[in-house]
Amino acid sequence: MVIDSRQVRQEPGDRRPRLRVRRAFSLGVVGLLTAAGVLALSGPASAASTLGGAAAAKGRYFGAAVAANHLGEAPYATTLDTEFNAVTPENEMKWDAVESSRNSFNFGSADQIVGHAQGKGMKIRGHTLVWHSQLPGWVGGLSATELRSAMNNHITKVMQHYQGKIYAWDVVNEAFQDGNSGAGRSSPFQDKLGDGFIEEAFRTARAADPGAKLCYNDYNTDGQNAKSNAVYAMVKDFKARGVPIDCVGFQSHFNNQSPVPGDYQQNLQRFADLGVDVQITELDIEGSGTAQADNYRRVTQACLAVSRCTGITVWGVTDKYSWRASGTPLLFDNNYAKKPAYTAVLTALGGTSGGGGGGGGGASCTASYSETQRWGDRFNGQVTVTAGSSAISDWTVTVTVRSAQSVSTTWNGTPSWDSSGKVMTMRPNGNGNLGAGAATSFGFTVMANGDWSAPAIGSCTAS
Ligand code: G2I
Repeated sequence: MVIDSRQVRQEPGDRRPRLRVRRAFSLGVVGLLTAAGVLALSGPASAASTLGGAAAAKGRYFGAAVAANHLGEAPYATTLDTEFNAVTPENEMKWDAVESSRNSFNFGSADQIVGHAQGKGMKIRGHTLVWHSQLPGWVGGLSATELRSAMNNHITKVMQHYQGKIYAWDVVNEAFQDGNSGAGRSSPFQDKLGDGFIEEAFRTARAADPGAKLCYNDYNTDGQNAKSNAVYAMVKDFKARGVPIDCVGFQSHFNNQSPVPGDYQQNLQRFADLGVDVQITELDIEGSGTAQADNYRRVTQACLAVSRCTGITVWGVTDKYSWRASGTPLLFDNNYAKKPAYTAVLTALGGTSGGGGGGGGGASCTASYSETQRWGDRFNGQVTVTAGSSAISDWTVTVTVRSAQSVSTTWNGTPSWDSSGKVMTMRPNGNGNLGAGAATSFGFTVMANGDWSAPAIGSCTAS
């Protein structure tokens, strides 16, 4: 549902706000609210009965890794569509899947997942662009110069294919060694291009799709240790030097040998304090019953306690298709029945199972803002509207720009304006149907006229 700004522009005759500078009006409170640049405002609270709905009510997503070849299995698709509001293709976007021979791209299976997710208003995490594994043999055979060009071409072509559709990309995956070295893991990229390949990959990624969040993703970085310290130092350095990075993914594959670390929440927080979002990207916890449920609860609570933890993805829908099925590490069993871990997560998210079918929750939605692109004189804003615990059929969000600013263009919504020309009320294009926890986005260009403040996003109302 996210439409590229270049595709849908208003006609020149459309109503546009005037450039007149008006007396500032009641921007104080809303201005403060937008100081952080991103905000989520909730409509009426109601207990959600699905993972995605409950997470949405907390301003977050709850996703699952998905395999294209299971989408035809009815209970798989139904469980995914009912419970989750984000997806990560489990293997379909990896290098060997999309570019098995040089500069010849095949997006068939990945497109299938993206199409499914878009049809349901789900967020999509792109996984992954540069990784030592699932890498076709030809990549390892290239000279340094050729490898650099092939890496940048891969990032650019894949990201441009999905431009405007991906919430966050795992740009570089698992680039650090386990253990105490803090060094880069051996790979064609590391061995031929040196540490700088990570920076180059992120810079190329930003240019390819400026609207996508760019993440570094890894495992065994879930608590503070030598490996997570090395990632931390890299992120700190990137932020200091202006290398584009927006988020860090913590895979969070846990079992008895690799339990949820005692300092899990603190570790998420220290990364968030560097000025990046954090996401739990591949969560699974081997075990069963209460012990497994307790661990899932802890992880969920940790994310909720860190304001920049924007969402949780479990690494599969059902134990049946888990990459480590024998460890039964997921929330739904082989028969798609909800496990105690499911209830623990839902409850930790503030949701309730049972009783909630039709009557309980009223229509509600949240709106969150992010700046997606900036030029010398203007910037693009995007507002994501997420339905609460019930499906909604209509929504409204107000966007208030500063007195010096004006909105020159909008897309993917139907705007109307107050007399000041500074308050835009956005409604859906066509019908406003969104399933529980599902999301859509609209966008607009703001002429800054010297004021680069984020607009104030009013509360989302739904019916
Ligand atoms: O290993 C767990 C995850 C660790 N972090 C990165 C993730 O991308 C990774 O996912 C797993 C997938 O869940 C597996 O499904 O990555 C594995 C490969 O490293 C995936 O396994 C592969 C098998 O090794 C292949 O034999 C198989 O053809 O899945 C392929 C597709 O089913």
